[in-house]
Amino acid sequence: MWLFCEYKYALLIIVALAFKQILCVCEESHIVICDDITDIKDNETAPWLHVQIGSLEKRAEPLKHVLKTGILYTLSRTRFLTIINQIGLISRLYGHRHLRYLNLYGNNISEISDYMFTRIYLLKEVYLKNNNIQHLGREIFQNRTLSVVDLSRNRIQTITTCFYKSKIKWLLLNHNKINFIGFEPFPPNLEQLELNDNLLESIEDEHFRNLRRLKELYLENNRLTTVPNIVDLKKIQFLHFAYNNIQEVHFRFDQLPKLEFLDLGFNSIHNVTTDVFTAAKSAPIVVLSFNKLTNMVFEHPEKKTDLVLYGNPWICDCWFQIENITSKYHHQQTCDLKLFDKGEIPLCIHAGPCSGTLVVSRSDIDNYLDVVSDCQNDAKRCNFRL
Ligand SMILES: *[C@@H]1O[C@H](CO)[C@@H](O)[C@H](O)[C@H]1NC(C)=O
Ligand SMILES: *[C@@H]1O[C@H](CO)[C@@H](O)[C@H](O)[C@H]1NC(C)=O
Ligand SMILES: *[C@@H]1O[C@H](CO)[C@@H](O)[C@H](O)[C@H]1NC(C)=O
Ligand SMILES: *[C@@H]1O[C@H](CO)[C@@H](O)[C@H](O)[C@H]1NC(C)=O
Ligand SMILES: CC(=O)N[C@H]1CO[C@H](CO)[C@@H](O)[C@@H]1O
Repeated sequence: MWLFCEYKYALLIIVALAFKQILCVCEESHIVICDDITDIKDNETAPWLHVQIGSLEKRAEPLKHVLKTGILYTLSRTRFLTIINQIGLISRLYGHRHLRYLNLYGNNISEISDYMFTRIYLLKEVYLKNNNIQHLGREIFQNRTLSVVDLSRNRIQTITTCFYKSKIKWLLLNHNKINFIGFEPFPPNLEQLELNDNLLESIEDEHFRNLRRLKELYLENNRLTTVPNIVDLKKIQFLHFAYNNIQEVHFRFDQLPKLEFLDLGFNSIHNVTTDVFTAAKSAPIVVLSFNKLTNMVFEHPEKKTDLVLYGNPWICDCWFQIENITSKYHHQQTCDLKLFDKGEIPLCIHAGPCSGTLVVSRSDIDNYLDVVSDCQNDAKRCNFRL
């Protein structure tokens, strides 16, 4: 075992001398690093506030240590505990009075049992990213203080009762295999919910109904075919639905009074009326890039919208009409205009006049999208991902 005290705030200490706060600053700034979880044995560890066990470089062989209450008792005053590449199992954890931050990144935990973290009373943040978790027990985070939980990059398939009675504000579930969500499974205090890179095909009305404080929702790269009914998310500001298989947009986003940003890029939307995006007061930025739009309906062109339209197989004649409207009523993002101006990208498909029922052949659209997809790197220069 080796350990050291890292004086990050050496300068601060000198400054703080004048104010007689030297001890406090020093304690807050040291970190103890141990090679292996078996190094944590005796009670000399009491003053350790910030402890890291293991590292990304070296994995315990086998990866089977158990995180037990005994270890937490030994680290009785620790507030920040990080354990990497060490444990395969967590046994029931009881009564730690100081721990606020627990990071178990990159271990081999496969199960979190019922009420697992409910007795670590002051716990604020739990990171379980990059484990092997398949099973989440009931009410595992039940506690009034916990606010951040990261369960990304595991093997979770269903979300039902695991978050009941928790008050989590920021929940990350990216890169799992989630394909089923139960009835109101997420805590009502949530402000940010991340479900990118999962296998969700649909979101029913009751799934998100209680999330009245949610400000940001990530559902990128799932298998959604429609925009879910999210009318209850009255505080929502940022919606991320890119990289799904959404074909039509019927949900009225103008029901969401705080919406600032809506990303529907990289879907299969082929027809949309801008009326669903217009809001009475401010206009959200709506990204519709890289869909299959050939035309777009402005039923009320005078109502505000702020659109990103680049990368769609517009029919040329329709596009000229759209351009007329977007420039007259300032509907288009300035960044989007720059992309259209580049000149290297096929702007539209020649398919006769824009009237009546428009038929562009599938192969023309696919062809267009092939050419345009090579330009995707350019699109990143205008970074709309907030
Ligand atoms: C633990 O602390 C107690 C008193 O606080 C002391 O008597 C005992 O020797 C310590 N044990 C070890 C292994 O350091
Ligand atoms: C992780 O645990 C699984 C069983 O849950 C086991 O099959 C696998 O070998 C373990 N991985 C490592 C690197 O120890
Ligand atoms: C597009 O949608 C509008 C209304 O949303 C509808 O009137 C129109 O017929 C649709 N066009 C096509 C080509 O599906
Ligand atoms: C665009 O608007 C101009 C005048 O504002 C008009 O002359 C022109 O015909 C319009 N083009 C299309 C395609 O509607
Ligand atoms: C189930 C459980 O143990 N919940 C605990 C959460 O934390 C509070 C203190 O903040 C405890 O009183 C609860 O018992």
